[in-house]
Amino acid sequence: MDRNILQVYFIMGSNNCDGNPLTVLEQALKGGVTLFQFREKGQDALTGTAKKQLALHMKELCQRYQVPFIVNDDIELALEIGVDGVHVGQEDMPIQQVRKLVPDHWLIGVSATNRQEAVQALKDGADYIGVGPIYATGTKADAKQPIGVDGVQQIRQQVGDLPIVAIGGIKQAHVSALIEAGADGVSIISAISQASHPEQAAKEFSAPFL
Ligand code: TZP
Ligand code: MG
Repeated sequence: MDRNILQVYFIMGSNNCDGNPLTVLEQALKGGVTLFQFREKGQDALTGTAKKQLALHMKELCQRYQVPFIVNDDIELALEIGVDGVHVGQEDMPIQQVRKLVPDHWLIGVSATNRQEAVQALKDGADYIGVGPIYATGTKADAKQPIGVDGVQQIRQQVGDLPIVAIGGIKQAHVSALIEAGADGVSIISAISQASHPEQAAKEFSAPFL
């Protein structure tokens, strides 16, 4: 894969913002996010047809801005609507099983919270790993203990050149240190989705990569 698409990896579901999620997503796309993940889970998350409709609208928006569209966890939905990839956590469908179900060209991302999970994801053929949480986060209720910038550096040493994106509590000011520690990019939910100006927030995340 082109590791540059991980640089500013925006993740969002309808419950991560106050206003219209499509408006927030479009602003983020205008601000230059490089990859988007539809993650519709947690309290008040949409299900069924409403979830599918939102996913379809978000996919259309991403296509308009030529940004790849990834679905979190819901392989069935991903196959139904056709996407660019899927992201699975440690408690979701194992990657070998996902690989059998989805088209060859789809990206498969896996979450890793420690070195062991990262090395396993590498062996299992993940295209990239999402590593974290780096810092404390209020966005994911069951998030593990933060691993910090050092955690990224340690995982980088174990996985060769496997693309890594850092996640969890990341603000604009953290980006340079995370790149220096070996991350290819940063995954962000609230620092963009809850920003008063998501477009500006996304631009600020892009700046260190320009
Ligand atoms: N996985 C680990 S931390 C996290 C996920 C999905 C939440 C990241 O959200 P935020 O708001 O950027 O801390
Ligand atoms: Mg999951």
